[in-house]
Amino acid sequence: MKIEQIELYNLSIPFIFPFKFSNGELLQHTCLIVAVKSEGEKGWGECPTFDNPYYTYETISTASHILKDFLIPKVIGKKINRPQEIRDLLAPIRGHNMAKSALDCAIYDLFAKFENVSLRQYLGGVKDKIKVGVSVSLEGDINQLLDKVESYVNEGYQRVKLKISPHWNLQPLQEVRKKYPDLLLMADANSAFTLDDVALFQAMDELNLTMIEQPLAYDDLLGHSTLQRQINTPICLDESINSLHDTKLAIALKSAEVINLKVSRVGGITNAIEIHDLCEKAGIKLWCGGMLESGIGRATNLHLASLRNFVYPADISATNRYFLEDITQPTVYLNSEDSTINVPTNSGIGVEVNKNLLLKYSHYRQVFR
Ligand code: OSB
Ligand code: MG
Repeated sequence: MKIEQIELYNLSIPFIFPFKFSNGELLQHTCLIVAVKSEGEKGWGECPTFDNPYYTYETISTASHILKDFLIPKVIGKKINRPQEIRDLLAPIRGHNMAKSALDCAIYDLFAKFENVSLRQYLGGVKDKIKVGVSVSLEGDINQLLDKVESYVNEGYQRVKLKISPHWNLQPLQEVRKKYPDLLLMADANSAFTLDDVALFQAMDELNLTMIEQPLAYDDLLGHSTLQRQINTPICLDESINSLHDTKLAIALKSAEVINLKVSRVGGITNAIEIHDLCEKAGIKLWCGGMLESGIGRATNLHLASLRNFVYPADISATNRYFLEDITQPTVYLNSEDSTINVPTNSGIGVEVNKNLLLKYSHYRQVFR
């Protein structure tokens, strides 16, 4: 197929409530959306980065620049036979995984559409619904937190992840655990702690947490290895895993027992599958992370999460947990009886992009031919 045209959109969609984590506060979902056109079909991909470089070094501005000036020119007009070729075409550009991922995911969507199968079928995913949980942002107040967790549990979410920070850590976890002795409960520090905090993580060993996500600095695989040897709760890496190479290092160093795999963070589906397969061989369990994506990125995540070695509940929640209105249809619902979300069954990512809503939330659109 030939990559005939690429559309690039810059969006922000308001969140229902502010999402606070140790890297800052988000009031709206900012992202870039890419649409790749070939033979009358369109494939969609999302770059879910933020306005600031606090979670990853990429921002909306850097990702727009890299897409416009380097990535899109590398692929526009090119003929490709397999979606894996995109990763190789983009390889001369170092880093910028989130920008690359948008193009890569759009190409995979297109190939699945050409074969008239869902992306899950195209990738060989084995699940038709995905166990999911909710990621609860930092709260100022324990009662507010307990009310929030109660509303999610009442909606049917069976796994809860609490964001933690140097100002909000052991006590909130203890209170939620006291109220819900059997809930799948975990913590995500977004790199906010150091090895001086070992005692705090040892105290968390009492709380039967499923895992602790990214307690230490984003680039500190050695520190995570040191910490894992001193605590029983499995460590999960998020920010530290940006490539197959990082994954090999984490395995060799025993820095984690679990990895939160985000397709955007590792630069697309080809890389995500390589990491998935390596982790399966090495006995590292995965789950699918989220970046509060729009319906486009969330649909991609649902298909990816259907692969065999995604074993813990995903950070994918229903549309109404994020937005009043999303840019795709149908709306994503939670199956409240088993805390799952169905993987779309239509071809490709299996959701329709509502053109009016896409334009309503776009500040900017550019077409490349
Ligand atoms: O650390 O997993 C994270 C959201 C934005 C940036 C980083 C993270 C998160 C989440 C939310 O935890 C997951 C979601 O519901 O999409
Ligand atoms: Mg995380």
